[in-house]
Amino acid sequence: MERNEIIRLATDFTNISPHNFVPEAKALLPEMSGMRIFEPPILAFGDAADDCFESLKEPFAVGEHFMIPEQWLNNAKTVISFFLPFTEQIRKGNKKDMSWPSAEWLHGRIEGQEFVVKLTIYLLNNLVEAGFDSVAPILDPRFSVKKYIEGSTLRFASCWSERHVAYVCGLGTFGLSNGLITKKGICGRFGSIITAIPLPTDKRKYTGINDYCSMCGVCAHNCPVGAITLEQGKNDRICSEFIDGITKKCSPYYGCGKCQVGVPCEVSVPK
Ligand code: B12
Ligand code: SF4
Ligand code: SF4
Repeated sequence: MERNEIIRLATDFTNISPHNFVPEAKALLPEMSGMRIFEPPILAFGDAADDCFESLKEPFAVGEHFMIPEQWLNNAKTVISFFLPFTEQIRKGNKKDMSWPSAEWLHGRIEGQEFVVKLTIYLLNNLVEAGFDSVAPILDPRFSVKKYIEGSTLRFASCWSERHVAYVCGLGTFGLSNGLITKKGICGRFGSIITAIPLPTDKRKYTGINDYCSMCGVCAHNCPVGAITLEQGKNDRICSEFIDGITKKCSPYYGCGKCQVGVPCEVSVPK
């Protein structure tokens, strides 16, 4: 299987799968019925043996619980990372009231993540049927997210951080808001697969972890609870407590994402 075939499979699935549309039975508002969630994804292919994966075990990066590709799959050769940009309807919806997540955004968070899982399973099945061992960490029982206190800071870190993986594969760099900015912007969701298929890999077109961020501070201005500052970056405690409050009111839906809309990095790398 070639790179182009994998890109074509991901693009076609995103274009035609009914899972990429909000079903009538789940629509939070009548006009949300049939709403498309994602535009076609961009993909990057990373070398599973890239030393940069090992560097994510450093305490200041992700931490020693981060599992490198070889720990997930001992014959790992390639890491496929993808970014699914949200449609204009979802992005626009979340700009109407900058203090509360819109119904469109809530669908993007919940049915959007369900679609990320469907696309991951679809690609995984195609790779396995073509004869290549493959693992999707988010579907693996070993996947976990650690929540811990470091000094006075609340930190979260998963053993497979999709943004860090996307960074290593060449999809983009971190913003002041801590979101990952790709050439299709920051507003969307990530997924990935580790596979034994050897494929030509992408070169990172950056050297620093914040290269694509202009440090304009608009995300800080947008944040309804002041979780982002130019001086200190993003505070996960403030952000997660706000999202916990939304969960209490909207469960099973939740989300926020005001730092990802109405920003110069929304759909592209800011100039
Ligand atoms: C836990 C979690 C949260 C927590 C904590 C966030 C966090 N610290 O990562 C909370 C609840 C706060 C949260 C909030 C949100 N989340 Co969240 N979350 C996750 C989750 C499950 C794990 C994140 C993780 O492992 N982080 C690891 C820690 C270490 O990350 P970090 O501290 O930010 O990393 C810094 C250091 O590593 C530092 N660094 C220091 N040295 C070095 C060296 C190197 C080499 C590198 C690379 C970095 C580095 O740079 C990084 C940036 O400052 C991921 C899904 C996943 N499996 O990855 C989604 C994920 C990060 N969330 C996502 C989203 C969209 C959101 C929300 C918008 C909620 C919503 N959907 O409405 C908000 C946005 C918050 C924000 N401004 O980023 C997306 C990100 C999309 C994007 N464009 O970046 C993800 C990837 C989900 C997905 N599948 O797409 N989230
Ligand atoms: S809004 Fe500006 S400061 Fe914030 S992440 Fe985007 S480019 Fe960086
Ligand atoms: S998700 Fe919301 S609360 Fe969290 S940093 Fe972004 S704007 Fe602030």
